[in-house]
Amino acid sequence: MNHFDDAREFIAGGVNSPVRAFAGVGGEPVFMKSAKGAWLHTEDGRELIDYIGSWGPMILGHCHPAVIDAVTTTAQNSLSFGAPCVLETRMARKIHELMPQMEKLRMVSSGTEATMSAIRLARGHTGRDKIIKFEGCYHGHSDSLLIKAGSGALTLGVPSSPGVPAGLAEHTITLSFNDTDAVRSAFNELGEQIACVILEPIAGNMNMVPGDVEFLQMLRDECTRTGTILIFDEVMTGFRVAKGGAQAVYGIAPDLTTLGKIVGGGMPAAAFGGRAEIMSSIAPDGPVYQAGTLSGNPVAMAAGLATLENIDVDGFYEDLSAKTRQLVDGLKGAADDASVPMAVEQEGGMFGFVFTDDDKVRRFDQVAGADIERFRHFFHGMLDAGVYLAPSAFEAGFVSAAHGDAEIERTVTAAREVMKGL
Ligand code: HOZ
Repeated sequence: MNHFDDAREFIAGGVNSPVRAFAGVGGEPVFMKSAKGAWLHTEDGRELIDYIGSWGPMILGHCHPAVIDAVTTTAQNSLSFGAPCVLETRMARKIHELMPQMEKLRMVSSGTEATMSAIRLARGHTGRDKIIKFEGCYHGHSDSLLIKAGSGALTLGVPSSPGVPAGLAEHTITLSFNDTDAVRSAFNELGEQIACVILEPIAGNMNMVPGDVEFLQMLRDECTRTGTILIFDEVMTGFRVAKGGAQAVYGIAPDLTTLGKIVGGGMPAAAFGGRAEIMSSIAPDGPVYQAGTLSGNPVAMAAGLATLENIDVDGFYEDLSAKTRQLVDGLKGAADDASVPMAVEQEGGMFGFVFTDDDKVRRFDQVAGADIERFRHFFHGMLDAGVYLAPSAFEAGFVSAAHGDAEIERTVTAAREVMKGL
């Protein structure tokens, strides 16, 4: 049986999220059956070392006993109340503890919902319409944000999607990532018409591209000067690059933060929050409407809380960072020995690699101009060798606490062989 043909009969494109279709690398997607620790088990009987981790959430590895226990215990009580439960408060308190800037927050069900709601809140709170985002940053697929976006949109070559009304798109100003001059000009021209600036402080949807600290500090200063709300989209980097997210790495506090992925521990949960004064504009305290039937779902809260409790232990991020560094150094060494030009990045448990002559990648055009064909060959070579990387040159990679020396050494050995043929 061909699972992809079967899926395409009833599912649009055969997948429920475009990048999974392998359009960025060619060939057919692999169908997963189960997963444990750092390993995926496929429907066709293969075992693969997983460097996607469900696109970030599985920081403890798949089926971590504490998470499975929390989910199964909670599910015995209820799958959903649609009414408040104390797990939601415990979750909010834990997030605040790990990210003190999130004085108040709201739980939602996906990263898209979190960023969409944060944008509405910023507009409603400031009474301004315009927003600034950056080329190659991806903030989910709501209308205002699907303009020159990254991730699957970039993979498929449709970074600005049809279906976004021009009247709405004209309020979204898209600038080059890490381009301080472009931001200064936009603020000089539009100043107090700008409701918010949203960005991934470490972009993870155009491969991995860290923001320069000077760039982020300039955004902070300009936003403070003009009363603009600074939103850090930490759906990917939250609890991934450090316990306190990218805002802790840089020591720069945004006004609002969006979270997803790890905060749900593999279940659909996300959050947005920040300064209490801004959050007081959300209904029922204030006039900006936002709601959700499954928001704060108890099973999702249980999975997320168990995950956050297990990352909040001494040495967790030191270990995660060291093993991710080991992987990245191994990949870079393999590329160097094969004379394949490649730039690498790593922060905490997140990594990226780009086939480029540039030593460092800091701008979207460097990723867009990289050797995508070489990435495709590398991806398939690694897959054949039992290593599952993101099927797109525009995505980042993730290491979990369950990855050990054995997995990393096996990955680097595979990379050495594959690089020889690139
Ligand atoms: N946009 C997600 C990664 N940046 C991919 C989501 C998915 O395919 O699950």
